[in-house]
Amino acid sequence: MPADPPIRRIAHLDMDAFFASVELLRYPQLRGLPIVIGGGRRKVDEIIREKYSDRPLSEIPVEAFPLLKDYVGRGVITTATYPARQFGVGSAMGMMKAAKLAPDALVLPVDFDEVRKYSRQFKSIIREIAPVVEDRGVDEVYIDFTEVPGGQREGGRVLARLIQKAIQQQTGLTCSIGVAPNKLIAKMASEFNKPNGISIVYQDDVRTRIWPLPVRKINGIGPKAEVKLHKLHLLTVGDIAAQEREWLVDNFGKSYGAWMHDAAWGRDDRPVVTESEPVSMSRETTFDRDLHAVRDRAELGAIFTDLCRQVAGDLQRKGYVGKTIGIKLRYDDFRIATRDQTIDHFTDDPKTIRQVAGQCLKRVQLERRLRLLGVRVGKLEKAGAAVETAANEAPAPDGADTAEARPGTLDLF
Ligand code: TTP
Ligand code: MG
Ligand code: MG
Repeated sequence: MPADPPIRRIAHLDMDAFFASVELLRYPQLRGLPIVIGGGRRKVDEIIREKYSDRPLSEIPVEAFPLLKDYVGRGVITTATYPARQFGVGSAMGMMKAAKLAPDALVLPVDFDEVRKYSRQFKSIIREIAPVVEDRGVDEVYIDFTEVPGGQREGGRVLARLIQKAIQQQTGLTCSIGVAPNKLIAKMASEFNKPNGISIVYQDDVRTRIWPLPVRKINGIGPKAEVKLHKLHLLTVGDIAAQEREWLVDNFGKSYGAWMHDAAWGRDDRPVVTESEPVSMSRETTFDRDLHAVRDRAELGAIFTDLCRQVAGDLQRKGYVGKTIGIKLRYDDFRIATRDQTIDHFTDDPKTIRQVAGQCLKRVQLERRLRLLGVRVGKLEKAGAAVETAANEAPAPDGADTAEARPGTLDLF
């Protein structure tokens, strides 16, 4: 008798209060306090750091950090720590409104470099344990547990615990994991025991654990669909499940109506899709001491050439060519500048990359000392498949500052 095929077990993992938790690694003295992340600029952070430059970041007194009530400016909150959420503040809320709810919460700006670093790190820790991982943005992934050793034990709890522990030990960050028969349910389940929780849902639990949830909890039912569902007096997932499929199709259209019916019954057979094609490849380095473009010209030049060689090597090894070449600098005051230029052909040649990157370097200010230098090649194609499309493709505007574009992540990335 052949053994039964393993039951499908799909996990959704989402980091807890991600941007805020990343800041807490740097400022552990703020643990347990209400903190909101927002305000965009790093100014606040820089002022504090300058004032207390005589000591490690972890010894800056709590009193030195700015309070939400003293915050001037508009802007919205990106995220809040769990203690701050008790006051009712959270993502996307205006800073002013939040200041009324939690005046004594601390405000810290986002450090995107740091966030990206930890994002890469937690994902690579997961991939070492369970290889089938789908990137769903800066702080979340789907993982196929089905064939992974331990992935079936206790419905996936054993493997989930292992992953949670590995991430915590290697980064100091916590996450929450939901394991279920499919992505749709796993995504909902990962929220059940936040923060630092694990939640196991089986197909038979849909009735008890999914049906009572408000319709918006289904990933794919947005604000517009919610309004329409409410008008039809459907408030919970169970309310949708109780409708005839045809009725949903009549009201929401053939494909959306049918999808909604399946979703409400917890049916979803989308696969976990591993790595999409890379959009860019880059190398960067932070110097041992800050360097000046003129006074340290030789040293800087050598590092620059080396970075170009490394990126070219990465491209060649992985079989990609690209046509947008860019640089990134970080000045000694932590400001960042990026420039890029799109050329008329695809390349993986270190000399070409060096030459174009050199042109980009001419377009930035070089009076201040530099902390970091990076080189990046974007608009990638597989080396064999890069057909010349220059003629019918509008080039990127010269001098345009670029943000890294990665599909499936927040706009900020
Ligand atoms: P989320 O995973 O939605 O939130 P979170 O990780 O902060 O908190 P939770 O424990 O509930 O998962 O988003 C991940 C990060 O993305 C978040 O830390 C900040 C950023 N983000 C924004 O920049 N804008 C937003 O509107 C949201 C929702 C998140
Ligand atoms: Mg999160
Ligand atoms: Mg998330």
